[in-house]
Amino acid sequence: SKSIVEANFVKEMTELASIMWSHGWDERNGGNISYIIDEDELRPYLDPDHVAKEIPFNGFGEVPENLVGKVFLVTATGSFFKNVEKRPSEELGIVRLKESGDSIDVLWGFEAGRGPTSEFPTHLLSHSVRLAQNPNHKVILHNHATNISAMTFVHSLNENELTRTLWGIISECLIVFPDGVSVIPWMVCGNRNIAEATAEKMRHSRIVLWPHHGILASGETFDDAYGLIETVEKAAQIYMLTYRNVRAQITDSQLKDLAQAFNVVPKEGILH
Ligand code: 2HA
Ligand code: ZN
Repeated sequence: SKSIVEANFVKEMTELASIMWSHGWDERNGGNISYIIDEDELRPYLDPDHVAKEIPFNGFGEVPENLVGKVFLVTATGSFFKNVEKRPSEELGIVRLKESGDSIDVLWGFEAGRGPTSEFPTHLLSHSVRLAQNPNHKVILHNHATNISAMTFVHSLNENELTRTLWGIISECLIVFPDGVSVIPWMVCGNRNIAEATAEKMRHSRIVLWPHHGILASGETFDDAYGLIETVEKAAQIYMLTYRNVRAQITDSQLKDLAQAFNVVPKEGILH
């Protein structure tokens, strides 16, 4: 079989970690990525039934039913994104979920002995929600994008107001995320409460903002999830450059024209 580091999904995750680090969005061990691997995608590289090791896992007890048996590529806990490209087999791992969230089967990677990211249980609840809505869903991505995080200190945290501001900055925003940006309150990260609050938001939007921390996005591909964050972050950067003396924004009626031209349905309750 071919080397797993040659697999597209490994190459793409590795490249994405480097790109996000180079943007300054993943300082130290900030950020995490997980990807659902189809068995057909995996088989040319690995025997999906060969378990390299079983490790303890704090998966909040039971694993969501639609994820049992699923295989994931996921960044390691404590992984510095600047290092993923240098040592993918330490900073990444491939795991298969069992019914119980107490242990997890490692099929490849995690060679330094670390398991999946501390946010993996949070990723899993969001994967479960997105997958139930879209069988092609595959990626959850979290990072500490700078300007959208900055914006949470100077802008209202009302998600409709925040979405409206972003839509009003770049024409692409409404087209790329007509479902808007959801916002949860500030919460302690890495536990079940934030996981459930995030997943609940993922029912209605593919982007969830964690105020004073970072952002999560979901997608069918790495580019899809990354593109959401990149677009939000660009608009947030323009916001941070201009909000002290802003004199213009895209109007409600212009946004309605845009939605019609690009055949997207804006989230309810934002445009009047
Ligand atoms: O993985 O970003 O939210 C480190 C983090 C926790
Ligand atoms: Zn984080």
